[in-house]
Amino acid sequence: MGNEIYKNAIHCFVMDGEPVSVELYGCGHINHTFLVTTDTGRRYILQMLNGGVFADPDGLMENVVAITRHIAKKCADPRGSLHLNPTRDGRLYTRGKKGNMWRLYDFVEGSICLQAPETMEDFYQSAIAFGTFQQQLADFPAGTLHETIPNFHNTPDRYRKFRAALAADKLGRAKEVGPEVDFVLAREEEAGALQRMRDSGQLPTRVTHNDTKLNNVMLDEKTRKPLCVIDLDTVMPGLAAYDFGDSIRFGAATAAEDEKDLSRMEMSLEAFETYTRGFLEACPGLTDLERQTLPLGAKLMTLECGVRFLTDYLEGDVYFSIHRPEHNLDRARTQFKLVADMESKWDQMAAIVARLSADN
Ligand code: ADP
Ligand code: GN1
Ligand code: MG
Repeated sequence: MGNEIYKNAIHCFVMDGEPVSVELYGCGHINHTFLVTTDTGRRYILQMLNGGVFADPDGLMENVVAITRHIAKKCADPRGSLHLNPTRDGRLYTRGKKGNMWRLYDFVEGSICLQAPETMEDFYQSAIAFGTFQQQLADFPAGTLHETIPNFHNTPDRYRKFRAALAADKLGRAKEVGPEVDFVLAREEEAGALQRMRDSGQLPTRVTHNDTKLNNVMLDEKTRKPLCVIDLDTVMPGLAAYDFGDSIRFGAATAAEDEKDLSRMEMSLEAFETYTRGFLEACPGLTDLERQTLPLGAKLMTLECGVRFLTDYLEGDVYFSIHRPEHNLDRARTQFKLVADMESKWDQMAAIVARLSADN
């Protein structure tokens, strides 16, 4: 991608000063993110939304505006909620020549964004951040939200897409991934467990973030306490177990999501316990069944993510950004290793949740 693609977009926005530098920024897999600095020293985050992923940018931006306003009312610190800057003609985003959608956020100053927790306390604080986020949205009218990616955490639907990609085998890659395919298919029945409980109404639908990676939360650089939750494109009705589970998948892993040496990849029980403690403290209103499903959330979000990476590998890497040829396959493998490790630690995970639930 040429780094010049932002050139037309950037002049559409009202900014404090003139831009003096624009750099590609962050480690997200979906959007193109740029850090913009102006001659007054102000910093902004300019983002090109991935049009292949988000089919309804108007609906998505309506969600973002409503959510950020709702949260801003509950925060004393103005950095507690993302702030969008309008275009010169008063719109929330602009459409580039190629149809791409661009938006401009204030840069959250005085913050840090981690790719892995540096201490257990960091991870605990991220649990407080995501738990508080869910709590702040408990009185948000969920029915007004647009479903920005239909069936996002519908794991059986992810399996259907995986099976279709496997059958099509567009690039002839299926022959390389036999063990991974077997791993996925052996868990198909269990993979639908959360969706079945959601469909039957046993679990309450809440407003959830749905992409609770550690690098979607900003901590205060001095206090290392939560400042704000970012990447709001997938905020939709969902289950508490999705948000809990996706955080464990990413932040309780002992290696990076794309680690090639699988022997380094495990789920840390210490990190699992730390996150559980923070999440239960920040979300005191979870039902007993919601609490009991937290380990399942961790396992199924990890399995689902692995299925998504493997599907994308089979389809020719059309969804997630990749930086090397087998990137998606490496990512899928780490997720399956994590799932296997969770299976070996299942009783301990359940015991931790039960013990901490009794304390809360
Ligand atoms: P993606 O959907 O591609 O993950 P994100 O919105 O998460 O996009 O942005 C990618 C990265 O850019 C984040 O992980 C974070 O490091 C940084 N970032 C995004 N928004 C802001 C912001 N408002 N202030 C500071 N950093 C930000
Ligand atoms: C994507 O956008 P980002 O990088 O925060 C993806 C998540 C995956 C994650 C895997 C909209 O998150 O669902 O869990 O990659 N986001 C979308 O790292 O698909
Ligand atoms: Mg992100």
